[in-house]
Amino acid sequence: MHRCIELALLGAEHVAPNPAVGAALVYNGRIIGEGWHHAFGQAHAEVNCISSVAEADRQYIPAATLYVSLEPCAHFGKTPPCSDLVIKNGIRNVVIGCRDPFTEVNGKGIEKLEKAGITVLAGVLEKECIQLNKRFFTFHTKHRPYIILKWAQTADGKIAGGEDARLFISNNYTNRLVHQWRSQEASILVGTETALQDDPSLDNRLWVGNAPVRMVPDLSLRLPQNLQIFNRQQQTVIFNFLKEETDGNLFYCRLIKEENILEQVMNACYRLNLLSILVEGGVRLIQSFIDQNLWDETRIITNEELITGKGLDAPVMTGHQLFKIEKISSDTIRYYKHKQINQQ
Ligand code: AOF
Ligand code: ZN
Repeated sequence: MHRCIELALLGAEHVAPNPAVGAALVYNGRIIGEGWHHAFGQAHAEVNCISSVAEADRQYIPAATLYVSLEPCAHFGKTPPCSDLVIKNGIRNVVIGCRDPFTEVNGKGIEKLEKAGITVLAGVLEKECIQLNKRFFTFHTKHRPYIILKWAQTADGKIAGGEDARLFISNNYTNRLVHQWRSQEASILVGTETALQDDPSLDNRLWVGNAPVRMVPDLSLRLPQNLQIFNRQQQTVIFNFLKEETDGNLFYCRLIKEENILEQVMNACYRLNLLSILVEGGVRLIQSFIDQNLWDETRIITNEELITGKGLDAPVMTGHQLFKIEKISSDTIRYYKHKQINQQ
């Protein structure tokens, strides 16, 4: 199963909104086949695993044990059901990392295998297999994206200088890392004030890979069109009260009421099939996510060498648990997960 996770990771950057999945076929203590889900819309891990078996080893497939990090699917999606493929190949033993929470599957794959007389052992390295697809699991079990809060602060805990002026806190290496983070998430959100004052482009020009969908609440549509977020270089969603309209890759998403804005934004992300969201500021927006207990991970970049003495205070966190620290020259990056949310 550890090997399956390694294999799954090879596809991780290309499969969203699908999960990353790895599979291995083991006969007599020897791996005779390996495969993973390479890219969205393409063959699933099990298909690639079985077709990787060498001609001379194909005779051993029925007697081999199939290891797969996620329950084999039971539905016709872009590809036919993997559980049927397993059955067709006469495999008698299947070891599964975790169940697939997607409603079309959710236990039905296991059921199909068992009905065909296959011995199924599920839940091997379950936590690790769920963690591997934390965005996919959060999306399908909570019907909202996986939420990552991110900000940079000075050594004395300020995120902006004196008169709220934009302050460049993190160093060039960390900035590049942040662009990698952006390429890993489906969407990126900033508040109206941040879009106006900082005029960020919210792209990943310092890193390869997919650009996130940019999202900005601009409730009464007062943001000027000359801002970077309107440059049409990336898909962009503007949450507002006035109109629902698509204009090229710019989508105006109408919210229905003034209460529970974040909840409405999360529901919209669910409808738009956005599995994750990186919230990059400002303080007020991030603080409202914290206050509503609506987050999964927080990444705080602290420039240990920069002290301003005055300015805007960083958000105040609650319910957090440190799980990783990284040091990049002047910057320390602390990664937190939400204590209660990640306990289940
Ligand atoms: C598997 N093995 O490697 C993956 C699975 O549209 P499709 O056909 O690609 O189906 C997507 C769904 O299939 C996805 O939501 C998830 O439930 C499952 N992914 N299943 O048996 C795999 N990637
Ligand atoms: Zn499948």
